[in-house]
Amino acid sequence: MTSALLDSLRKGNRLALSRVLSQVENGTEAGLTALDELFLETGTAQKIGITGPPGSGKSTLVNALARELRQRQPDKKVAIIAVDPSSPFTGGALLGDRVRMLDLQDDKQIFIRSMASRGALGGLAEQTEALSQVFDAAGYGFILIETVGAGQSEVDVVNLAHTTIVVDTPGTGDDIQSIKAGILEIADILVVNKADRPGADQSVTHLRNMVEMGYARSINNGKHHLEDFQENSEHKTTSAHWVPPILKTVACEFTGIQELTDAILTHAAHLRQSGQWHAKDQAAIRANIRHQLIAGLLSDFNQNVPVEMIDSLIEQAQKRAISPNEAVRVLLTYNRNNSLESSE
Ligand SMILES: Nc1nc2c(ncn2[C@@H]2O[C@H](COP(=O)(O)OP(=O)(O)OP(=O)(O)O)[C@@H](O)[C@H]2O)c(=O)[nH]1
Ligand SMILES: [Mg+2]
Repeated sequence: MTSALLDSLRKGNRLALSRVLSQVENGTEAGLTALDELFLETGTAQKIGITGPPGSGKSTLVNALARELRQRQPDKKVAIIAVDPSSPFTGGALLGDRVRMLDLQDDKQIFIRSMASRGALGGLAEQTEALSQVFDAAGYGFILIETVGAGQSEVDVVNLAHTTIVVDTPGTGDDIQSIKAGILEIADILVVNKADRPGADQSVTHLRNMVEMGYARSINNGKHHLEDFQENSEHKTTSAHWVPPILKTVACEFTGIQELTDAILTHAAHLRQSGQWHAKDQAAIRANIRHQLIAGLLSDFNQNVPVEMIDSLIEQAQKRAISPNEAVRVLLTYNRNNSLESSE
C-alpha cells in the first residue's frame, strides 16, 4: 500500500505527496519506511534557506522567489517549507499581517508546507531535512526553507541548505551587530529587504563592512572558510572564493528579485564547480546521522535508567559526596548492563 502511495508521489500526485509528508512529520512507521526508500532517490534539489528577523519580509521574498524560479526554470518544481516553531498554525495564521502565500496556489508546480513540530526525528533541523528529502525525491528542484533567525535551532535548519540567504531591513540600528555576529557567517547571500524605507544604503554599507571584516578575520586566523568546512564537517560555511553579495529588494513590489534569483543560481553553479556541492551534501548526511544517533542514544538511556537514579547521583555530586565523573560512570554502567539484560 505504501509503495503504491510512493509511486503516486513519484508521478507527481500532490495528494500522495501531502500524505507522505504528514506520515514523515508524524514519525509513523509508514513515514519512516517511506523515508528509507525515498532517501535513495535524493540529491538533486537545491535547498535554499531564508532566515532573518521576524517581519523582515521572508515570506514575501519566498513568494516572489518561487514565482521567479518557476519562470526561469519551468521544468523545475518549487517546494516551500515554512519552519515556524512558535505557531502550530499554518504560516503563523495568528498574525494577520503575515503573508500567507495564497497567491501561489494557482501554480500546481509549487507546493507549500508549514512545519511547526520537532517531530519524531529529533530537532527542527532533522525534521526539515526529512521533509526536504521527500520533496527532493518527489522531483522538486528547488526547496525554499523559511525560518525566523532567532536561535541556534534556526541556524541548524539553514545549515542544511546549499544556499543561505540572510534577510535584514533598513534602520535596524546598532543592534544589527549582535544579530549579525553569528548569522553573517552562514550567509551566502545578504538581502536588505524593504529597501523602499530610509536607510537601505547605509545598511548595505554596514553589512559590506562586516562581511569584509569577517573575511579578513578568517584569513588572519590563517584559516579559509573552506578549511573550516573541512575541519568541522558539521558546519556549513561559505567558500574561500565566494564573497556574499549584498542585495537590496522590495519584495512586495517584486523589485530586486531578478538579481536575487541570479545570485541563487550563480551560487549553485559555484558550489558545483568548486566541488562544494558534493562536500556539503556529504557533510549534511554525516551531521544528520550524528544528530539522530545522539538523539537515539539519549532516548535509549532515558528508557534504561530511572530518572530517580539520575537525580540521586546529581544530588550526591552536588553535596560533593561523589565526583561528577563518577556519577556519569555509574549511570553509563547501569545503562549498559540494563540494555544488555533487555536485549537478552
Ligand atoms: N515596505 C515594505 N514592506 C514589505 C516588504 N516586503 C514585505 N513587506 C511587508 O512586511 C510585512 C511582513 O512580511 P512577511 O513576508 O510576512 O515577513 P516575514 O519575515 O515572513 O515574517 P515572519 O514570518 O512573521 O517572521 C508584510 O506586511 C509585508 O507586506 C518591502 O519590501 N517593503
Ligand atoms: Mg514569514
